[in-house]
Amino acid sequence: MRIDVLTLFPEMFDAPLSYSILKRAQEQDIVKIVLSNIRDFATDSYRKVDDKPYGGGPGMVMMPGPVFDCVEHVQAQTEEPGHVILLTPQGKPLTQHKVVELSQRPRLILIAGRYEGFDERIRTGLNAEAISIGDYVLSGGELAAMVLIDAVVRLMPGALGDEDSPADDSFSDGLLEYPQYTRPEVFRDMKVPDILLSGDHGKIAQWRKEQSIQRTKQWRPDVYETYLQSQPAQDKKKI
Ligand code: 6GU
Repeated sequence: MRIDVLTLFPEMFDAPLSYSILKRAQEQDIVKIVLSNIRDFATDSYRKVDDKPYGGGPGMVMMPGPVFDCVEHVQAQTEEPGHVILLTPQGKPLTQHKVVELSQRPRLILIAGRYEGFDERIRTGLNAEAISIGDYVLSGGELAAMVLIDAVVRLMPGALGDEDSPADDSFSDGLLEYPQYTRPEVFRDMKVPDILLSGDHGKIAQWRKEQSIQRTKQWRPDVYETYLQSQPAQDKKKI
């Protein structure tokens, strides 16, 4: 996969892309991440990329010109057209379902904005999908783009070590993950549940499923409702 990131602050991406899974995935050519500075596509001598909103109001708005030129510049670099994503708090929420869908595309182009927002013609004219990472406001789309990249790249074949499987992730079966324990067996008077020491793999699997269901019900009633809807009628009575 190729991921282009269009931003006013390409240096913000250096550290997150230089460690662990994202670093390894790039070294192994599982993903190629290309950073472009939108300001390089400004056309005036001040390198201006934002302007006052028509109709008045606070803050500045990202101008369409430099963003269009930057997208067209990177689109021309490969035959494969990229799926354009606009990171904005007004976008559709990023879910694990959406992450799986994006991980199957050959090329993504992420636009991270600053200021109060984007000229609407950036979204409509570039046929961009607007995505948000949650119901809170960040000072720019860069951190959101990094979150999206991390979530997508770890699903690409070969990105995780053999023993780590995305199938065990929270949300992948519609439930939060069960509690995990490692050594020591007793830590500051807190004991590992006996069942995990029993060696009975059937019982352990059943206990983990129950724990997943319980904590989803308690901590994420919204996720639990969706899980229930997805279950066949005869299973719902057991829960
Ligand atoms: Cl994608 N951008 C910004 N600026 N804030 C956000 C966001 C994105 N997602 C949640 N908050």
